Amino acid sequence: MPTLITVAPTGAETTKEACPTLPTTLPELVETARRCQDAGAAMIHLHIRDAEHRPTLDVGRLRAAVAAVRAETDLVVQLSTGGAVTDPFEDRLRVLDAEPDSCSLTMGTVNFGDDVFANPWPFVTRLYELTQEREVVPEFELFDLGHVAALHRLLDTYGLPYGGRVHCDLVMGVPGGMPGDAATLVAAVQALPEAVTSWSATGIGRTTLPVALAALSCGGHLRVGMEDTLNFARGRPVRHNDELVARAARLAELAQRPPMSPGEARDLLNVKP
Ligand code: KMH
Ligand code: ZN
Repeated sequence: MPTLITVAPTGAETTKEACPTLPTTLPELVETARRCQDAGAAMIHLHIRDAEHRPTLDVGRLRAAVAAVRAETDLVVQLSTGGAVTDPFEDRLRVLDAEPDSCSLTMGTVNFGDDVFANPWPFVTRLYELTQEREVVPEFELFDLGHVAALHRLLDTYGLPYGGRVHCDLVMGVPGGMPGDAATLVAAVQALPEAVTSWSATGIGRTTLPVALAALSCGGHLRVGMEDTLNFARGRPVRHNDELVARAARLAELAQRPPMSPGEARDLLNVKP
């Protein structure tokens, strides 16, 4: 099985001031998308920024970002519905108006450093119904084992996603969520619903490499990017997202599970043609 590499280049937490190499403008995002595709990525998980580099869920800007990435690459375009911890639920639901191929869908509330990333059950179910109505493939974000239990409940109650595939991403190493280590990854994978057809894992900060290596050996896919880690190694900042993608691609090659193409990713996730 080839490896789906997703790049999450920006996130909502790091400021441009703190990290000038973070892609925040549309030209920077498109350049990043192109280089990351060349390095082995097949999907992009997008957060966007406003003219002052602040996180925004403005639908016009989201639409423009989706169109620009589609015009310049073949990447599967996934928009974040998580946004920033301060974003209202209504704005997060409106992300689907930008008509992405895929969207993130976090399966429960989690402490997020000093903040709370709120995902109450009525919001989760409303967003899920909206993905089904709008024919957008969700990626279920699992920050904790309780989120795996919530995924069982969601699929049992509301049925399969649009496209019939169930893809999730284990987000590990967030202060407040599950730790980023091999034992926890195995426990989470063993607890996944049978309906899950593919899963990836991402390790935040210094858990990036242990989580990627564990995921590859357990048959999982990879998500990497500056949303999740700003250091390539101790004391060595990431210069460009494509370095993280290229390293993930090398690991995947070593595991004899080379990176899949965007076309193969479309087939895997069964996104809308
Ligand atoms: N920025 C975090 C609060 C997602 O993209 O769906 C949420 C997040 C998850 O990044
Ligand atoms: Zn995100």
